Amino acid sequence: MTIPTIAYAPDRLDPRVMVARARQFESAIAARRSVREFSSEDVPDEVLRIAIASAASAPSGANLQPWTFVVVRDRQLKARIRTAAEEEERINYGGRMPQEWLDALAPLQTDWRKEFLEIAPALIVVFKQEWGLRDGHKIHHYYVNESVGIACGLLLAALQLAGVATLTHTPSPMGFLREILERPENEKPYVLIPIGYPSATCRVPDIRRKSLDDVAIWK
Ligand code: IYR
Repeated sequence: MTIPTIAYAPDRLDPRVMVARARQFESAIAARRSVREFSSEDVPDEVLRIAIASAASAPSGANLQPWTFVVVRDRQLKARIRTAAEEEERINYGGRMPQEWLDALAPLQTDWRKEFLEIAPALIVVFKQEWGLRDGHKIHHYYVNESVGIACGLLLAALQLAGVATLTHTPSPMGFLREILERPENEKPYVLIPIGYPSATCRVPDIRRKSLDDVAIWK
């Protein structure tokens, strides 16, 4: 079965407009910082819905869209997620992470405490679907990590452009999220993204990005 094709001819932009738009996006996205000190102030559901729609427009292997986004606002669920994440992170910081990893994190002053999981007004838990179901049969999913990673990038960008702060949090292992959120066995937690606004006293490490010349090679 082939899919019918449709014409695709997006507007061509004037090169100056291209540069202006590219620059506008770059300055908005480069201003994003990972936030660990959130205000409990609510974020409109509509913003989250639209940002998730952006994420779900990502390209994916064979267009199988192997992702599920779970928005958690319920206080009790957030509390359970915090407790479970802190249990794992206490072990991680207590020696499950090798010393080299702990040394790499030390300048960023992260630790096992994850109160932001309760304070942030919402968490978006992104699940990757390792396989799918079609007509009751298991189907293979392709490039799942790549597809879900791209979707998450779009999600972070969409939220940033909408003025919403995020953190990419990966308590490890995070199988507890599948249990707490009652997701089916083909879904595996990919990343946990607290959503909100920085608290009034929020501070972030004064880090620098690599220069363009350090990351891009032109041939
Ligand atoms: N998952 C832990 C540890 C951690 C790991 C990396 I790599 C970071 O960039 C930051 C933290 C935590 O969230 O604290």
